[in-house]
Amino acid sequence: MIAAVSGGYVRGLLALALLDHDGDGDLDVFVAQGQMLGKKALSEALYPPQGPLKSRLYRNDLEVQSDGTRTLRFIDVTDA
Ligand SMILES: [Ca+2]
Repeated sequence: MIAAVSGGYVRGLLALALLDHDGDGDLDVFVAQGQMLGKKALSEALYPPQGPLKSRLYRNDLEVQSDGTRTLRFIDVTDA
């Protein structure tokens, strides 16, 4: 699974959790990413990462317009 998000791409997805880490009522996404699945080397990944694998936290910054239109956006807040 590959998901486009602000600040990068999720690669070689192992597991994820939906949680409200900042208590704003919107579900945020935690992606556990520690190693490649199986015995493949990281260099064999379909989309090789540019840095070391690590788990990431994406904050849901849902925008609701006055007309009710919603824009879903996730921001990488792992190192924030
Ligand atoms: Ca939240």
